Amino acid sequence: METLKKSIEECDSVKELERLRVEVFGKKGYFAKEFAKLKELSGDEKIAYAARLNEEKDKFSELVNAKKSFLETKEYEDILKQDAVDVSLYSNIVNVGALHPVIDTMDKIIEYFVSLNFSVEDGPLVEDDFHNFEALNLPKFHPARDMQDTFYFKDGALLRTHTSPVQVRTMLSQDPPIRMICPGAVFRPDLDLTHTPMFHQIEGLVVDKRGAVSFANLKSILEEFLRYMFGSVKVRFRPSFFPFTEPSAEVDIGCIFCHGAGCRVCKNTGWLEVLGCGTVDQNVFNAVGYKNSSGYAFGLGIERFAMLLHKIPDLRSLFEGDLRLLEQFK
Ligand code: 2NM
Repeated sequence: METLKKSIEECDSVKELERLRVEVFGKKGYFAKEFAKLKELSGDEKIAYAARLNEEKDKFSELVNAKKSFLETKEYEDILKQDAVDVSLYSNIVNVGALHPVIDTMDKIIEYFVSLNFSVEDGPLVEDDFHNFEALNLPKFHPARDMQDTFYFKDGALLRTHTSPVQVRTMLSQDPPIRMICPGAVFRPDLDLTHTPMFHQIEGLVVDKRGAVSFANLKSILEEFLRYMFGSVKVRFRPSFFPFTEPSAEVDIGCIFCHGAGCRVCKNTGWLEVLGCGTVDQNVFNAVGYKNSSGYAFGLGIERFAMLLHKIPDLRSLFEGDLRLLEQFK
C-alpha cells in the first residue's frame, strides 16, 4: 500500500495516473490478486482480510481521485498559461495607412503651385449649365459639347465634367489679378482601360490686365512644372483646340518609359500627352464681366499623372480599393 501511495504521488499527468489506476484495479491488477487470496482463507481471518482490503481499496480510490482532480486543474492551467497574451508586450507590427496615390499626386501638384503663390479653390460637384458650359464658350448646340458626355439630373443640373466651373465662380466673385488652381473630382460617363466615370483634375488659371499675361508665361510655367514632376524631360507644345482657350495647345513630355525608343505606353510615338492649355478666350472673360483682361489656363488629369509617376498600367486599379496595390504606397 505504501508503494502504491508513492506511485500516485509520482504521477505527473492524468494519462499516467489512469494507467496506474488500471494496473491496480484491473483484472490482473493488485486488488484482483489480493482478493484472489481470500479463497485460501476462512472464518474470521477471511472476514478481517476482506475488510482490510476493502478499506485499502476505498483509500486508494480516494487518493487517485484527489490526484486526478489536482492534475486536471494543473493541465488546464498550463494550457491557459501557454495561450496567454501579454498585452503589455511591445510589438513592431504597426499597421499604418497611406495616402491614396491619386491624393498623393494631387498634393504634390498643389504644393508646386502654392509655392508659386497660386490660391487653391474649390466648388460644387453638382453644377448648372451656365458654370459648366455656357460661361466657358460652350453655348447650347455648340458641337464642342459633344466632345464629352455628361451626367444630367432630371431638373437639368449636372455633374461637373471638368473643374473649370470653379474658375468661372472664382472670376465671378473676384477681380483680377487671379492666380488659382482648382483640384477635384469630375464626372464623365466613360468606362474602359483609360477612363473611369469619376476622376480627378487640376486646372489652373492666371488672369491680369490685358498684355500682362502671355502664352510665353504659360509655356515657361508648365515646362518648369513638368520637370518638377517628372525630372529633366523633353517638353513640347502641339496646337490643339479647346472652346475656352484661343490659341490652345496640348503638352507632351518625352516618354519616361522608353526615352524615345518606342514602347506600348507612348504607342511608339516617344511622347506622352499630359496637359491641355491655352490663353483664355475673350468670350469667357465676357461671360464673367472681365474687361481689358488677359489670361492663361491649363488642365490635367491627376490619375494619368499618378499612373505615369508610379508605373500603374491599368487606371481602374486606382479605384478598386485592393490593399495589395495600396500597401505599395506606404
Ligand atoms: C484645360 C485646357 C485648357 C481651362 C480654361 C479655363 C477657364 F475657366 F479659364 F476658362 N479653365 N480651365 C482649360 C484650358 C482647361 O484642360 C485640359
